Amino acid sequence: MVATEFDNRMMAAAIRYSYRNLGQTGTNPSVTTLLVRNDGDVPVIVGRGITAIGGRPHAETQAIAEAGKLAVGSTAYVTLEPCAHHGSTPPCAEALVAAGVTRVVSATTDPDARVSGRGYQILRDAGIAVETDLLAGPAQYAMAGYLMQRAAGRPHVTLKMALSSDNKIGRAGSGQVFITGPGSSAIAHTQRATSDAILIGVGTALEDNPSLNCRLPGMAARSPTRIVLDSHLRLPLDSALVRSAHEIPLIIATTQLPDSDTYKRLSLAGCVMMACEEDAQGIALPELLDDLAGRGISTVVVEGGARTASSFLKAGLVDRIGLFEGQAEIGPQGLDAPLNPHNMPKGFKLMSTRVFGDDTYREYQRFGA
Ligand code: AOF
Ligand code: ZN
Repeated sequence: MVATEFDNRMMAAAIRYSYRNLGQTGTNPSVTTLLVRNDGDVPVIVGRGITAIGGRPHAETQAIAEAGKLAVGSTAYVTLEPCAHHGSTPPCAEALVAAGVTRVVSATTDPDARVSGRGYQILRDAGIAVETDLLAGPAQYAMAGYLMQRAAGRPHVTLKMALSSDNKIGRAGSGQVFITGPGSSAIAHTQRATSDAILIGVGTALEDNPSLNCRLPGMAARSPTRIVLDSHLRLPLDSALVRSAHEIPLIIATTQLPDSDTYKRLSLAGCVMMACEEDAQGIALPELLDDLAGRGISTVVVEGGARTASSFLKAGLVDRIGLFEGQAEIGPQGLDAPLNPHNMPKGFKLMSTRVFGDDTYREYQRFGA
């Protein structure tokens, strides 16, 4: 049996549900399992599971536990191939077999070398019908961090930028300039809530004194790790970032040695000090991303400023670009944006355009190497 329109709807729901724990599952992807069975002619979701915060238990075992005996004869919709390995938990593929699931519909294959096709094989060997690659694109979009970490050993990087109608990103010496409205801000905070980390250069920290937390109502706990590129340790102890370092992790990426007073003071204030290599641009970004991957960070949103954005672009380390464009005009004294919709770096393709109030949001993805 091939995938049906109903399968599509269930998988789309499963992918949407997986966003709930995105950014909360460490190096594990946030995966959904929905178990659906017919009650007479009516399909009913009898079990739902999503990879738990911290990464375990996996989605499948939670959905099976919720369904109990109703799992027998059900179809499992999984956003990732069920695992085949004995890791921290037994293989989910075997759990689906034992639960009596008769059909599995999956969105994307798990690139983990311990799984990669073996999960499907366990299911097929047990006589379960398996459909693969349903809505693979949206599922891969949602777990881009996990997939990048598996493919390249580094976090997935999104560059986020807000442009005025005259393609400026702010005004030097004026602190934060509000370019976009509340709708865009809610979307930007949702991006923060679903990312592992948010990164800025120290210039932006000095200029704007941002907190970089998630300010959506009731979602403060979803604030991502904050990272500041600060070669010379210029970030003040009384900045909003350092003052909140005990509550929300703050990593300071620096080329300074640990014996300086500033280094010690920042460390005592709760900052996680990260020793970085230096290259011609400043902090060596490929090595920095390697180290961040080693700390379990698989998605990073770069929020500015122009210099930091340009160095990530120059290093070929931007995978996705999110451009908010507001109606406000900043004028000729404004700081030029390093890119705009008419002048995008090579290799980026426009994937979606959305409108939030007076603002337009465009998202681009990088193709090729
Ligand atoms: C699933 N369902 O919900 C998730 C899976 O360290 P472990 O044992 O938790 O294994 C981590 C791997 O499990 C991870 O690399 C990926 O292959 C898979 N994630 N698999 O069946 C889930 N999150
Ligand atoms: Zn599993």
